[in-house]
Amino acid sequence: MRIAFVRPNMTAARSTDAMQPLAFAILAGLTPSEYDIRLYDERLEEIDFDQPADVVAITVETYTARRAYQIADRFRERGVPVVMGGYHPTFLPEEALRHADAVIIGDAEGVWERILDDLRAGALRPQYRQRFFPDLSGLKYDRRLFAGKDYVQVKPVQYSRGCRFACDFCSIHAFYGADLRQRPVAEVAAEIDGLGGGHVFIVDDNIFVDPVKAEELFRALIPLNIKWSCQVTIDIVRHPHLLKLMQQSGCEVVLIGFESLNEDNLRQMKKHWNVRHGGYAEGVRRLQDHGFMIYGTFVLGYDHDTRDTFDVTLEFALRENFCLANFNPLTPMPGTSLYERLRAEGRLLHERWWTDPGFRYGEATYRPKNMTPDELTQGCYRARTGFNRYRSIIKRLFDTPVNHRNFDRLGFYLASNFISRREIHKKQGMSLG
Ligand code: B12
Ligand code: SF4
Repeated sequence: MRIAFVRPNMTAARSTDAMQPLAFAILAGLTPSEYDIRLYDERLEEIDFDQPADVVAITVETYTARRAYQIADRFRERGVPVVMGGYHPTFLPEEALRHADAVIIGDAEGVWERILDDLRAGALRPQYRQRFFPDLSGLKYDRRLFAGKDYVQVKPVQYSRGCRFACDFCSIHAFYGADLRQRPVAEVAAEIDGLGGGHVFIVDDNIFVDPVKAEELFRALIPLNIKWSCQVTIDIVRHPHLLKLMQQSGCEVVLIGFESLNEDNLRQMKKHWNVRHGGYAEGVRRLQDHGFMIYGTFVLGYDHDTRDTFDVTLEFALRENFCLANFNPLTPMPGTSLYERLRAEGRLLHERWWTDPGFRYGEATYRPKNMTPDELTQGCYRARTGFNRYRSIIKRLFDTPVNHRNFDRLGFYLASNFISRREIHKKQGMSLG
């Protein structure tokens, strides 16, 4: 049986920052060896729609849903069954089923194998629901399907799923609820050891969901002698011994969701705990004292933001010399409480912006309180381009030793800033699909 895995592209532009899509390494690991697997990552290559395939399996995020549906429709015209999984079909299975023969709701482990059996028996069902959160031990990541594809050198690895917080805009809380799971540390370490070098990105949405589990991981990474980066909540600064261990184990870059400098906004998004650790400036100082480069992310457009917020937030990111930063317009993702609130308040500009042909990447999707939607769109774009101006790249590079203290760092800083600069200009205003 021939399986075509498809990772849709978000816009028509090819990507220069594509990472290996881990979901397919997992699906390949769960697939018996007699199946013939082929991966099309549309961010990097054209899909061969005439390719003989017995099933097409597509991973779908909200931003790629429109394109995923177009791809699915083309394969189904030829009579090839399509299966969809990932965040978006989990939140909106009925919508996805208008373009797919089957959707999987939740994690794949234990369910993908059933789908393959049903396909063989000619008895594919429309919905496969993960009834419990599967144990993550013993997972096999088969990365052979990535061979020969032009992915960035950064290698994604997953240690845990879920987050202990419940920010109102976040798809992670919507997907996993309060569930938190880690893989056995020894398995993660063995996987990293087998990757053959390169910078490792631990993709967990928050690597610090449990101080004991975090410590176990950091200790296991020390002997591997790698360089790595992660996403972590700023409250980790309350644990100096963890910061020390992260440093010793080769952590170089931490992505921190600051989201907003306004405490009323943080309260509204249920992230007020973000400033309960001595404030942002103090948190940044402690992180940079441990040598971490900071990738700061912000979400703009909450109800207490005004037209001045963009400049104030940009100035903060420049002052703190972040290695990278993103200034995202607040975007109501399906399945989140933010989406439900804005819909109930009648503030959505499109009921389903992700499939609306009028929506463009980077645009506001709702009516903010203290500015127009267009001011939100333009304000975020101005902050993004301001942060990525050549003058700003040079300033942030030399104003803190953290960003340039050895040759490797200098290379990482320059490469990531130039990629970021290029991607911002390329994606802004592009239609999805
Ligand atoms: C690494 C990452 C990136 C990387 C790129 C990743 C890559 N492969 O190239 C970068 C930094 C470039 C990135 C960019 C963006 N990202 Co991103 N990213 C992630 C992150 C942190 C990890 C992805 C990962 O490897 N997960 C591990 C795999 C194993 O999990 P999984 O994909 O969920 O797969 C499991 C199941 O869902 C299921 N499954 C998934 N697909 C399929 C398909 C089939 C057929 C089946 C059966 C099962 C199945 O099986 C898997 C195993 O159980 C996730 C958060 C997360 N925890 O997943 C966000 C996340 C996916 N990103 C998100 C977003 C919004 C974006 C951006 C749009 C941000 C922006 N505004 O520009 C961009 C654009 C992405 C795009 N579509 O092109 C959101 C998506 C939310 C949503 N509702 O869709 C997430 C969930 C983050 C969040 N906190 O909300 N991202
Ligand atoms: S801390 Fe981050 S990952 Fe956790 S719920 Fe909030 S935004 Fe999502």
